Amino acid sequence: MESDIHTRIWEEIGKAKSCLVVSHVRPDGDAVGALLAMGLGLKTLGKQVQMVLCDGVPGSFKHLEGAADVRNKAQGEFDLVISVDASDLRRIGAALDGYRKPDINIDHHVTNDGFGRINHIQPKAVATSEILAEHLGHWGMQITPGMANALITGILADTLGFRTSNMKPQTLRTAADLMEKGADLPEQYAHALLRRPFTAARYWGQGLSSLQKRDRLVWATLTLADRATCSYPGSDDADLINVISSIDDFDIAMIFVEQKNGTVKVSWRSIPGLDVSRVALGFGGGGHPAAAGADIPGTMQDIKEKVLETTYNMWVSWQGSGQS
Ligand SMILES: [Mn+2]
Repeated sequence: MESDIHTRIWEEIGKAKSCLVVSHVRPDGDAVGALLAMGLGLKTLGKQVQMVLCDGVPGSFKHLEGAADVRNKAQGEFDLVISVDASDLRRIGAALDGYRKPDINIDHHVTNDGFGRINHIQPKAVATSEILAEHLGHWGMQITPGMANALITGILADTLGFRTSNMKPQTLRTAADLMEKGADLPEQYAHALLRRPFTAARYWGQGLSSLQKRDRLVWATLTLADRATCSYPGSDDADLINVISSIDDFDIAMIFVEQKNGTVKVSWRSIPGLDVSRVALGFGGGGHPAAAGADIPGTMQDIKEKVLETTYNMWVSWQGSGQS
């Protein structure tokens, strides 16, 4: 079964002359890393490649090889459409407007609904970039230094620098392998996880001043007004969720980010054993057991109330099930 899927992917890539590679809205390091590695890899095979992220490449990843070639919209016709790191079609956003569903769907989200014609989903992988690092060779692509930098970026981003509870020895071996293929680990670590724009640090300040708790749940909010106050250009949380989830003595951390389109972007982080992807799925989102998210239509106050209640009830029932 495993080798069968590799053969199918290898055959599809072999047949195609032109390829469209897409990933999800508000791309993170894994989305960008996997997209670039796949795109650059296909180019080494002489394919015509278009890489599309409807929200573009975030500033912290613009230095990666191929980042300047990423477009906001696809144009033209393609023999093969490949999606990386997106758990469902909606997550791809406008990048596929006017195009068919992906032929190949490569992802590691446990909530991936198998929207591709060929679906290669590995929920145990720490990142889609890890899947690609292990398998691009099986699909006929040699990893260049540019691809290695992209892939190590994806692994670092999704493991927060090898710190998440799903880390396995094999991930470190894969990272070591990528270093041998030319990845600059300290450099990519700094870009993906450490460096922040001044506006992001001020934005964190706004969020941190809203910090609240109930039992072992902690959360913060970021409003459109907060964003305007510190001129933060993004529509995300500037990774503030990672700061909040490092606070001692909490089981679940949440952040609520008000969006211009009348939705609230909610992110959850939880300790091992507590599956917040189920709550996210209930609100139309998805993700991983320990890190999930959802874009929910409604006002900040409404969404906050509903999400806090549902999450709190899940936490209470988890407590009751004796898993703590
Ligand atoms: Mn990922």
